[in-house]
Amino acid sequence: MTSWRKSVWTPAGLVLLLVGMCVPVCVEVPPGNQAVQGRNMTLACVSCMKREEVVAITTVKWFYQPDGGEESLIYEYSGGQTKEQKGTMQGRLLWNGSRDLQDMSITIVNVTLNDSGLYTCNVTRILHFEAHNHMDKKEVRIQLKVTEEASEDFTSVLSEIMMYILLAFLTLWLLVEIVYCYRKISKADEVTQESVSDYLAIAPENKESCSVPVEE
Ligand SMILES: *[C@@H]1O[C@H](CO)[C@@H](O)[C@H](O)[C@H]1NC(C)=O
Ligand SMILES: *[C@@H]1O[C@H](CO)[C@@H](O)[C@H](O)[C@H]1NC(C)=O
Ligand SMILES: *[C@@H]1O[C@H](CO)[C@@H](O)[C@H](O)[C@H]1NC(C)=O
Ligand SMILES: *[C@@H]1O[C@H](CO)[C@@H](O)[C@H](O)[C@H]1NC(C)=O
Ligand SMILES: CC(=O)N[C@H]1CO[C@H](CO)[C@@H](O)[C@@H]1O
Repeated sequence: MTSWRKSVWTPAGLVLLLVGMCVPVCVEVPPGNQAVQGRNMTLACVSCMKREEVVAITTVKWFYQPDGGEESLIYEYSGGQTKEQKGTMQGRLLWNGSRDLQDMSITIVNVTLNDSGLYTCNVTRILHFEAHNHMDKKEVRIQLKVTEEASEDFTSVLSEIMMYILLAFLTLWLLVEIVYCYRKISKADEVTQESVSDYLAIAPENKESCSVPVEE
């Protein structure tokens, strides 16, 4: 019972945690890796800066490797300039990063089935401290899967979450009901015992008068 209840409560706790994460701070969430053909897909690449007061120079390189193909540079951000590279992606990539360069995402416009593959976001950050420079590197890999239609994945995940929430509530309700019933039963037991002892406490002559009159 306890282990079963634990397995029900853990996803519920996870949901609460996810809801709690919806605060406007820099959070390095795992990027989405499912795209639908004909839509726009944002490839998320977030690298939170630890010290905002430090001057930083950020260089971002996005690479793309088609399934079974060669890796190539598709997009670059350096020195405040964005540079789209030649290739199949040309004209379909938009910078979707933030001004403070904690978010260095790009968006693929009008995704095609051919856009599946491995995307790599390579961030190099040089932090200027008073006495020295510090180089910070980060790599985010996204194995993108493009589908023809919006998959059921999101809704199924959502319904799974709803199921867990429902289960949690049902468990709670069941517990409340059990406690309530238990109390009611024990109270009823008390009442029965009381009436039994009341009955026994009645004097013998009264008891006789209660009995079915004997026919003469
Ligand atoms: C994709 O982005 C382009 C450029 O911002 C925009 O014109 C287009 O409407 C977007 N398409 C969808 C499906 O959101
Ligand atoms: C998206 O791409 C398809 C095929 O490449 C093309 O037929 C369609 O016109 C494009 N849509 C937009 C909004 O660019
Ligand atoms: C996808 O790639 C195949 C083979 O490389 C090509 O024949 C086809 O036209 C491409 N489709 C799109 C929508 O770019
Ligand atoms: C990204 O940078 C790291 C460290 O500099 C390097 O090892 C890696 O090969 C780079 N990735 C790509 C795809 O170039
Ligand atoms: C700067 C920029 O283009 N931001 C956009 C990034 O993409 C989201 C949606 O994925 C838009 O809401 C932002 O405006």
